[in-house]
Formats: sequence, C-alpha cells, structure tokens
Amino acid sequence: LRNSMRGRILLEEGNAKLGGLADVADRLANSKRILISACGTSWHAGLVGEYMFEHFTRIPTEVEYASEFRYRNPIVGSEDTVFFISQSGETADTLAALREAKLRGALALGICNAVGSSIARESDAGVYTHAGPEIGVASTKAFTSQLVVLALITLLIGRKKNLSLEDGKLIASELLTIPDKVEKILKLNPEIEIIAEQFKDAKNFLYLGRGYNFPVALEGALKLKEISYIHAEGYPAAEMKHGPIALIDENMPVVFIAPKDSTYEKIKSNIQEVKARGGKIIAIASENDDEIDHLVDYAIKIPDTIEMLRPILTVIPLQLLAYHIAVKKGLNVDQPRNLAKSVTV
Ligand code: F1P
Repeated sequence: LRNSMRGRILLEEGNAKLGGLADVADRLANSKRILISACGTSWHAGLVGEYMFEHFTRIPTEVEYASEFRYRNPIVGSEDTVFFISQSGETADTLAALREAKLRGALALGICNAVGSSIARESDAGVYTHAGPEIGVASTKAFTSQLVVLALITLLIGRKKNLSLEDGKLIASELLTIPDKVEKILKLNPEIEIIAEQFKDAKNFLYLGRGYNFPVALEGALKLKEISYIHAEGYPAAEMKHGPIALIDENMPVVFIAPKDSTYEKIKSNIQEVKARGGKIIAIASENDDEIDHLVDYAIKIPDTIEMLRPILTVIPLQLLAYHIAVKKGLNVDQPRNLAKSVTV
C-alpha cells in the first residue's frame, strides 16, 4: 500500500512513470471504452475499478471474467483499452484474454503483483502493485493494493479528462489517510475474532452491499468460501428480494456492508427485512454510527473515507472474519484444499 502511495506522490508531482503507464496515458484517456478482465479476487477489484472509472472519467467501462473472454468472440478493437488484473500475473485465462485483446488491436494494460510475470511482460504497459509476496493462496493485500492502483489510474485519466481539480485533490489527499485507517482497522482484530467464534459452525453466509459496497460483498463471500469452506454468496443488497430472501432464517448469518454513505438508508431497510426473518446480522459500519447498534447483532465500526476508496477499508474486517473462522475450524488458511496460487491451466 505504501509503495502505491509513493506512486501517487510522483503522479502528483507530474513526473510519474507509473510503471510505464504515463507513456500511454493519452491513448488510455481517449479510449472509447475500457474493459477490465480478471479472475477471482482480481475480478472483484475490477468491479470496483468500473465504478471508479465511470464515476470520475465517464469512459464506459465493462468488467468481464477473463475465463469467459475467449469463448464469446468479444467486440474489442484499437479504440479500446483492456486492463488485465492479476496478483500472480500467471493466471492462464487472464493471459489468454490478454493475448486475444492484443490480437484485436486493443491497448493491453496489466496490473500485476508478481514482477516479471507473464501478464506483466506481455502487457503494453502497466503497474506493479508491489504488495509484497502473497504467502497464502487467497489474495488479500494484493486486493487492497489493486484498489489503490485503480484509484491512481482514475486520477491519471481524470487529469487528462474532465475530473475537477477539487475531486482530484480530494482523492489524492484521502489516499494519504488510508494507511493509518488500515492500521486502526487491524486493531479491531480481537473483536472480530470474538464474532468469528459465534459463526464458525454456520453452514451458509450471505453478504450484501450496494454501490461500491457490492464488490466488497462479493469479495467477503469469496474469502470465506476459499479458506473456511463455508458456502457464502455475495449479492447486491437490492437483489435480496429477487431470490436470496427465501434462504433467510435464524441459521443464515447475513453480513451487510453498511457504512454511512449514499446507500445507508436503503441498506437499513434491508437489514430490517433480514431481522424480521430471524437472520443473524453482522454489519461493517462507520465508526460514528450509533444507530446501527439497535439494528444488528454485531457492528464492526471502522474509520470512514470517500466513497471510491471505502472498499479498501471495508474489505479488511471481512478478510479477518474469514481468517478467524477458518483458524477456529482448524483449517490451513495459507493452503486451502483444491486451490492453487496461480491457476495456470
Ligand atoms: C486469481 C485467483 C485468486 C484466488 C486464487 C486463485 O488470481 O482467482 O483471486 O485468490 O489464488 O486465483 P490472480 O490472477 O489474481 O493471480
């Protein structure tokens, strides 16, 4: 995270070589469309990137599983930029999608953690997240670093496009506050461990969020699945009524990503709907939110930031929750069964 912050500072000084991205910045900013292609956790980072890019740069952006890219004859060409996000830089589907996009003339940009990896080498340009080696199979710090990089890229495109100076300054100054806020959240570890104890025997979990909190819900569910083998689903909170609500009873813990943002009022009604059906509720909430204590069983209160950077903070308690549940079940969190660090076939 701090390495990415250094990138931000260079960028602000106007002399950045953000992993070579500055050289292609004009083509990127003039793209007709941005596609983001990735797998697993990196795909969830891509979803956050879609929200950031469309919100601040107004370039139409789509996110796609790299594992589907080559099977659907995608319409991609020289006016498009395709980002390939991969912690390992070796994921076979992401690499195949990259080759396909390059063949079709798109600008192919990589966001990778592993220096010198195949995706990094074959991209036209890109950014290293420099999050350090991921020891465990499940991607965690790579995810938060990918989000920081996507915010930096939003700033880069924004500088070339229509981002207001005010917005730019706000994003840049908020980014500098993130490392201290992350430290504060990590101090909630004992509290999260106690919550994990209550839920370690659950058979299913639901994760819900709206807006920027939706990809975080997906990622929270994936972390739990990957390392604790508990079935978990992430949904946009508004989709709850279109199916998942049928699953809710006293045996279904529901995790709401519920910071005090523009989605808060709607999320509160979803919380009430779950409560009325006896579901146990854990909320990731803002540190100044006293109201939520009356609505949920457990509220994990974290420092706040601006909307686009919030996923960097809200995901951390979810990573810790999955970690503690897995440890309490006696599982090896670094080497979960059936999962490979790099899916190279
Ligand atoms: C993608 C990914 C990871 C997941 C696991 C399997 O990897 O799905 O998100 O945690 O390691 O692979 P990558 O392309 O980001 O390296």
